[in-house]
Amino acid sequence: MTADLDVDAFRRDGWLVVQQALTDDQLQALDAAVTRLERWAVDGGPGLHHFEQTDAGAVLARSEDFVHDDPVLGDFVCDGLLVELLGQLFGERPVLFKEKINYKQPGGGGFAPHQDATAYRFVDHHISCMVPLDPATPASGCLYVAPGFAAGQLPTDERGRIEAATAEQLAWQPVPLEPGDLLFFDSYTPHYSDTNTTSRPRRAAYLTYNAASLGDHRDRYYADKRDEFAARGDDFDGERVRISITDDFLGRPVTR
Ligand SMILES: O=C(O)CCC(=O)C(=O)O
Repeated sequence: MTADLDVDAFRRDGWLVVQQALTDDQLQALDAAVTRLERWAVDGGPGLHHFEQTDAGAVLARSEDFVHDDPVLGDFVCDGLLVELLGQLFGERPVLFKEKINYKQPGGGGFAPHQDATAYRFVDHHISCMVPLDPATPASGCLYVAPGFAAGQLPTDERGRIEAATAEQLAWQPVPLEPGDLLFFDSYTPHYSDTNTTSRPRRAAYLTYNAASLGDHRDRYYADKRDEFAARGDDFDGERVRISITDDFLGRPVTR
């Protein structure tokens, strides 16, 4: 049976935590599927994979565009509980816009303050669900969120991050999560995260949807992203690895 979400709280704050929404069986299946993805990243399997440099060496930072290649992930992302819950938040059927796993390995980079909407082309409004597979704490690099989504697009700098003077004024709060919890957040919700300073990965899926009435843009999103990466290379200024269309990830490019 599916719980009723506190839709009013989501519309007021721009984010909503649902504690312990997943079963142990679901978590185990997701964990095994993400382990398969990690193998694909090194074996040349399906998906789009991005690596970053840490003091311990080059590590996998992100996998994306995998939902059609793994039935466990495909069912979890495109069917069942998540789709039902997102239907409550959108007030209509959701359609998948993009999917990614951020691995945030020990020493893995954080993300500067940004709004996802800045990087999400083709449709103006999205809702994402963060699905942690490891504890997300301030030390492991949990998200920090701030009110302000209702204002829409905040001023950005030339990198696509929230302008520093604006970011300093925001009332940031950490969102610690345990595996089994879900965090829903609007694409205009300001957020950032820090480096993982623990000795274990902080893996989390981020699954992003738009209202079905606004169309299905996923194929176009990934075609455009792959073209942009091919044209621009895989770093910003040789200093930060390019894993997103905007320059908000603080991880370092791999040194060969
Ligand atoms: O995984 C994180 O720590 C933050 C993720 C994020 O903000 C993003 O991928 O845009």
